[in-house]
Amino acid sequence: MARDRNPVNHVTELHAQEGDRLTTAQGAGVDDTDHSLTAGPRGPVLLEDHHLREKITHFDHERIPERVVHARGTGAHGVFRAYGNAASVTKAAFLATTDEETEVFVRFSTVLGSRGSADTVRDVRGFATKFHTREGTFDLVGNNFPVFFIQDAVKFPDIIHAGKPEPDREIPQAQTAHDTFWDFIGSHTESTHMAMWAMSDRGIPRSYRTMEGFGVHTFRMEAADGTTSLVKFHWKPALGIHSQVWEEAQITQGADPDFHRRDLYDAIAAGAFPQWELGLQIMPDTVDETFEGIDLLDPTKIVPEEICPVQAVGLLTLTEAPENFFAETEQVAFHVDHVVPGIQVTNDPLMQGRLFSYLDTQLTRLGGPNFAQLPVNRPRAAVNDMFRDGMHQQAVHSGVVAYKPNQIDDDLPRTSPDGDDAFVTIPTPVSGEKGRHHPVSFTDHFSQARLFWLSLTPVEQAHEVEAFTFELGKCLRQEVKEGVLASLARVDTDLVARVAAGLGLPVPDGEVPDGVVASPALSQIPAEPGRVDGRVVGVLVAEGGDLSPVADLRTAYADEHVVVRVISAHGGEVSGASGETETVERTLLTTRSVEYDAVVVAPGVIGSAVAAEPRTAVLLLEAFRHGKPVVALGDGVGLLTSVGVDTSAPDVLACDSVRDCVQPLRDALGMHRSWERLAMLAG
Ligand code: HDD
Repeated sequence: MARDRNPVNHVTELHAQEGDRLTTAQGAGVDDTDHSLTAGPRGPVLLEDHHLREKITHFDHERIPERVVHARGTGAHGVFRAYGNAASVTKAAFLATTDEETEVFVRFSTVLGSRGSADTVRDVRGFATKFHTREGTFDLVGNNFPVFFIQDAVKFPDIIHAGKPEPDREIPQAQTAHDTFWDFIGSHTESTHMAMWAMSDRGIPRSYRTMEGFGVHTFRMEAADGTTSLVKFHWKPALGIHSQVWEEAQITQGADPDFHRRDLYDAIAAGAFPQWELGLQIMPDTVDETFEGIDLLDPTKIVPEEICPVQAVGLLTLTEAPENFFAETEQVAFHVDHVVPGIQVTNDPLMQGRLFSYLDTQLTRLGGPNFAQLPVNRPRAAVNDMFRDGMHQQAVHSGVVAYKPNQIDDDLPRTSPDGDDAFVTIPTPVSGEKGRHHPVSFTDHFSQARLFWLSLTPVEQAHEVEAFTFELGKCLRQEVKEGVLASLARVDTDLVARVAAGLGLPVPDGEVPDGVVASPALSQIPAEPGRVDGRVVGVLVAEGGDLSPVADLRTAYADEHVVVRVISAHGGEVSGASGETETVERTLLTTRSVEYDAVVVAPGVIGSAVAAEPRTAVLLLEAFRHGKPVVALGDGVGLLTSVGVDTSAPDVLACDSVRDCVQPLRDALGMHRSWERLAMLAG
């Protein structure tokens, strides 16, 4: 007879903080946690003090190894709801049906820096999503770029060793601006396309909320009727794609190293829940696995949206910050091979290597094979895996049978050979000679790098040139710079000439690919103003000045959850001319322009202590230089002029009242930056 089974007791809750008294780990009450047990008031500490030894021992073992890559990150809980239109390509219920909401956990990260490194470094960003579906866990372990540096996973340790701090002195931290990284890029022409993305504004996002995400590899999807398609995943942010400018990113590293983390939590707290649409590029599943001449197994290639549009299939909304960073964000474990029926992997050699690496790395990082039992990782689908024991086993398995086939338990648990509710590998044919191959279709390393360059607007191209010049300018070895210039010469003659000029090096010759067509979808400058939810507007106010703009702006942008922050010369309260008061949230000492998407000068600041403080000029000039809307209300325009802000420049708004500036400011914020001003400043 089969017994009532609860083989993996995933529902047992571990109550970490029960009751209101302090106890030992064994639950005995503690009389005093501030003084060790000693022989006499000034005598030696006694070995007998169990509480002291247990407290320190546990503390000594609090850290786990940080992730070997993507160590610095932050996460949030949320929900995913499909639109239902993906049913034509996949039978995965969480994508195919509209009637269920799937719980998700998303972790964003940088790649190279250590756990304590700054958020706003120039780097790729991880965008990993765990979908707790009722058919099992699906992990979409992607990045904010749609391509990767290498085509074969065997080279992953090489690129990471080259990018991480150089091993002799362990510098520089969390950045690619050093010899070993660019030595790798110069000697691997396949990396050129990804390097173009990394040196673009995409490498320095304004917020995790304003990044796109990509599954990078091509996946194979299977519909309920058995038809298959080749598919690429995209995340499209509701707020559009918005980046910092380089000087701003550098200042932020010092002013607020937790900038992206704070931004995510603050937006959620303000009710501006971050959202992304999940999109699919759906391509026919052909024998050669190519589309319009693009090898879909090559992870250094995109499929331009103009030739295969992204179809929106669902909405992700992040609604809740984790309650405990370690338990959730640090212990979450993603794996590319966590797929559900309806979604399968392909022969992309980079993807195949990843299938090995993720489980392997968790064994070290999370200390054994039972990490799926940690609350953040626990599947919401019923688990009956017949795995037993191991380090950190939480489940109390019952019964005697942990093998198949068996007679004692009626041969339970059952397998599903017909695939009704099981993951069954699609029988794709494989042939060819065993060997270490270099596929011919993987050898074009420059046409898509050129495509990317040609798709940028002039101001974005100027940022790209500046980034290459900065990074190579930090390299010490001449041959490293020359190696990269040789690759850039095969991307675009203007690009290489401008970078070489900045480095003071000769321009190498190179053959540029012919007939490359731009993909306008790759530019991140919006055609028209987008949503401004959760944007941060700083308002400079002075003692005895007009404070009414603070409340007026809050009211005007309440529906968009725009955060209006009061900045003044001192902390505490500030009193206005009519006796009204506001709480000062930032002083000129504690703030920096990088905290704001726009800065407003209230009437009455000119001639005040705020105007006399030199940091006011720094704040306003930085906001101006970084292309942010700068607003002067009433006599505030005089302050702008006195600190040297060009009040005739684009998106410097002088208004008599808040009412006059609400819409122009919303429009300017919705464009992310004053692109016209940035172009003007770039000359
Ligand atoms: Fe990876 C972590 C994304 C290639 C090996 N990877 C990791 C994370 C993301 C990615 C977002 C962090 C997950 C988290 O937040 O916990 N990785 C990618 C993408 C790749 C990629 C988009 C290429 C398309 N990765 C890649 C290769 C290998 C790895 C080729 C190894 C062969 N990645 C790992 C890892 C990590 C990891 C060592 C470190 C921590 C972890 O897995 O859980 O296994």
